[in-house]
Formats: sequence, structure tokens, C-alpha cells
Amino acid sequence: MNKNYVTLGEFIINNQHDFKYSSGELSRLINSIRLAAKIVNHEVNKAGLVDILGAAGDTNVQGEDQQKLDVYANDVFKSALINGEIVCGITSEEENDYITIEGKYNANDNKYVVLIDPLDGSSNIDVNVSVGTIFSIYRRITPLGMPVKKEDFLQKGSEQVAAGYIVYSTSTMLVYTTGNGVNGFTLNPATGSFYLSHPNMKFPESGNIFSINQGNYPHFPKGVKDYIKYCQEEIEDRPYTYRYIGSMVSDFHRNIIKGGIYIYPTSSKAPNGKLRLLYECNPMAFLTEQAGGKATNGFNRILDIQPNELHERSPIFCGSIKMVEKAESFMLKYKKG
Ligand code: P6P
Repeated sequence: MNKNYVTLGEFIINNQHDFKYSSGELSRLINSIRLAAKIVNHEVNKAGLVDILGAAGDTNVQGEDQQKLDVYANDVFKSALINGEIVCGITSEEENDYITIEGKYNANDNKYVVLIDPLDGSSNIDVNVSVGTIFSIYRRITPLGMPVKKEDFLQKGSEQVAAGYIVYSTSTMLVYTTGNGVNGFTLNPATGSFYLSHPNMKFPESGNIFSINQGNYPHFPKGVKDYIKYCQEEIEDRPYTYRYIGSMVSDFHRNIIKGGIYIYPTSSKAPNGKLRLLYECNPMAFLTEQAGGKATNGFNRILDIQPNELHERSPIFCGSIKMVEKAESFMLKYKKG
């Protein structure tokens, strides 16, 4: 059968053996996410047409203005995961604390927790630029039958059992890993099915695209400034191309296909960086490594970081391994202690 006609559902069934836990559970987890992605996609695609644009008049735990689609996407993914009867708890960028699932079936007997950024890059919504959803899945570490606890969510990224993103762009794609490589599925709006369009996605070992918000240049660490200057020199294969969409999922997706590096470093304005470790850096780092790339905080592997808080932030350098290593070499020059 032509690989392009393998649906996401068929792919999951064909690859059940890859998921080292109970077979049916992965299907139900990914199916819940797939359903939510289609519903959110429908709203994102018509955001300009209905009064769903603009801020919801509230701010999230990050203190960021919540766009109406942020709130909508959060509700859709929460409902799909809860009604899928497969998770025992959820952490979301849009929720102050983690969510336990009370009074719904015997949720405490479920084995999985999901952490999610329901709509990453949402500031792009009103200007019709691509946005995304990022998800991260762990097995709980507290006893079955009991309510989920914070430590179930504060696991190192290396403990993830699955992770992925949806990018809502010129086409809508779902890209995920269960630890056996990365596969990309494109939504056919005519049929409502996701089809395997990008099997076994791999970061090119090197590339010539760098993604970083250069508007923050004055506030960057010296090593980052030096790396940016390195990218801009007219030597060898440089200057590199500069691309920054303002949505990590979109920059990441371009980089995994073409080769490149995405950096959100610390700065004097953001001493721990901006991106959240649990539901942005960890899932994207898992995908990066599964696609043959590298993901660090400029010095250490993202997936080895022990989280202490649900919404803690981390700097991130991720993408083509040779580009990340070059950026790290500049960071190391100025490492204190
Ligand atoms: P800045 C979106 O808010 C996000 O979390 C990433 O998707 C994106 O790359 C970054 O922040 C943009 O942040 O500070 O450059 O506007």
C-alpha cells in the first residue's frame, strides 16, 4: 500500500508492538489527541471569521494575556483526554495547577498523565500566522487507585513515553514519537483523516537556518551573541539564513525538515529563559533526540533536568546536532564556575 495512504489509526495499530506498554492504551491516548486536534484545527482555520479573536480578557499563570483560542484549545484537549478515559491527570500551560479527574469513571486507575501547551505561539493568532499544540505523556509513578500527585508530573523528560505536536499551518500536521523514531501525519480536510506523509523524520546533521528572537540581542549572554555573530559571518557555508516565526512548533517543524537550530536562551529579561520545561522543552527535546538531533539548555541535556515546579522555565538550544554543538562551544567559553 502506498505509504501516503496509511492513516494515523492504521499506523498506530501496525506499530502497537513499538509501544512497550499495554497496546490498546497508546491508541486511545493518541486518538484523544487526534480528535482534539481536528476540533481545534477547525476553529483555528476560521478564527478570522468569528468573534473568537482577541484576548479572552484573562491572563494565565504565566501572566500572559489569554487569547480566546488559548482557552478554547485548552478546554477541547482537556475534554478529549478526560472523555477518552485514559488519563489520571493533566497539566496545562493554561491551568495554574495540575488537574485530577474526580467523579469520572475510575480515573485514578489510569496509568498516564498528559502535559500540554494547548496553543503555542498564540500571539500569532490575530495575524494569521501558524500556531501549534505540544503534548508530553508519562506513566504515573504514584500507586494506581490513588489520586494523581504533583510528582507524577515532575518526572525528568527522559521518562516520557510519548510526545508530539500539532502544527496548524498551510496544512495541519500531527508529529509524534513513542521512542521509536518520529513520524508526521498530514490532515486531509476532505476526509478528516491524518495520513502518514513524513515517515521517520530526521534532523539533518547540520543546517544553515538559525531561529532566535534577535530583538533580545542586547540582553543575551555573551556566548549567544558570539554564536549569532558566527552565523552571520561570510565564511565557509555562512552566513546562515535567519528565520523566526514566533511559534516554536513552526520553527521546529521547518528545522526538522530543512536542518537548523532553534534557541530560546536566558537573558537579562528572562533569567531562566521563556519556554516551559514540562510541556514545551521536554516534549520538543524528546522529539529532537528521536529525530537524531540534540537538545540542551546550552550546557546540559534537557531530558536530564529534574523539574521542581509545574511551570518552571528552561533555556533551550535544539535542532541539528552539529549546529547545537557549535552553539554550545560558544556558551562553554563563558561558563562560570
Ligand atoms: P518571543 C510562544 O509564546 C513561545 O512560547 C514560542 O512558541 C515562541 O518561539 C516564543 O515563545 C516567542 O517568544 O519572546 O520571541 O516573542
